[in-house]
Amino acid sequence: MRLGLGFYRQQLTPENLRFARQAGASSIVAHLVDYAATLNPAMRRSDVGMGVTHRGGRLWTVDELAEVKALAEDAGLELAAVENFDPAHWHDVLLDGPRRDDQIADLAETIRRVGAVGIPCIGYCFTLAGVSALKRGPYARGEAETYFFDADPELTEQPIPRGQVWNMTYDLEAEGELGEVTVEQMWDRLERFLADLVPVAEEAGVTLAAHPDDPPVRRLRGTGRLLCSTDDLARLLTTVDSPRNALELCQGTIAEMAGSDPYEAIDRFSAAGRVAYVHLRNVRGTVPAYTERFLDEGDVDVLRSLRILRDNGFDGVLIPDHTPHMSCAAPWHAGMAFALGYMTAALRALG
Ligand SMILES: [Mn+2]
Repeated sequence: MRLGLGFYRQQLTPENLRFARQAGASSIVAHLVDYAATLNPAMRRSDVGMGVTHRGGRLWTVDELAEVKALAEDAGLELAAVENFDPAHWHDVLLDGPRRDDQIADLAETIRRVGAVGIPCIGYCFTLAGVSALKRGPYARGEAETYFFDADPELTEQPIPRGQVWNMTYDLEAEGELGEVTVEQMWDRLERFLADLVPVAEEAGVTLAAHPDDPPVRRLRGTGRLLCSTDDLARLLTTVDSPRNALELCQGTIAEMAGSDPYEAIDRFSAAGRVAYVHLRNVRGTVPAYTERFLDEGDVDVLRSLRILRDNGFDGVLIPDHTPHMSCAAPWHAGMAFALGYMTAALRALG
């Protein structure tokens, strides 16, 4: 098993990559979606979600992908995966909109380019509401700022504006609301997505890695959610039975699922060889109320889950997921350094 660190696009700087090496990582996962970096503060609006994407009509180029890979390699790091398709590139795949077939062709081209550059994996979340309805407060150890979920109807019932998927805006001009989308409609869309793209991924040598819905609630902001239980994850894997159809196994999200057994889930999916890479995070509680915690203070015994991965021969990358911020001049970096230090020691302890 190898340690990695996930970076948002605006964090991909030589200094941050050196930080990753210093903290014990040998790999990185790069988000190529701009998120809040693209959001002009002067026009910050509550209804744009995490940010605005301006990548409509411009796929990631081979040069751009190669540049990110070279940046990582110059710092002595492997680029293990890119995470998340840009909402501008696949909104109508998620919405079953008029440009669905064109955007499937664009995703196929993106997968081929990622493969051509030698990046082995793309992580994605097949969701309309994305990560939303979370709140932030001082609820991890020592009053560390962290995300929590309490199923507040003001957030969970907030309609999704048109022009937005995955909690990001791709069309600022769109008016009105998305309305209701059922779980069955979403499964149909996901099944067609996998049927169309897993063969492309196989040919390109790229693994498609699905992240569970976070928070794992069946309906959020009027839209059905697919991957809210370990059975849902198993269903995704059997939909197209290929090693290129795999999981971005988020231990945190699995622990948030009511009634889930995270150890059984990690065992089942890693024994089947269907874990592309792992998001390591701890939580206390499950839906409808949980808080994200430091790796050593949540409900999951992280050493036990790592032992299961090791015993099943998992040799992929582990990255810390989001982590509580620590009180200092660099709250994100300190949280990540703590997580990577903990993971380094845990892997050493496993022997
Ligand atoms: Mn995650």
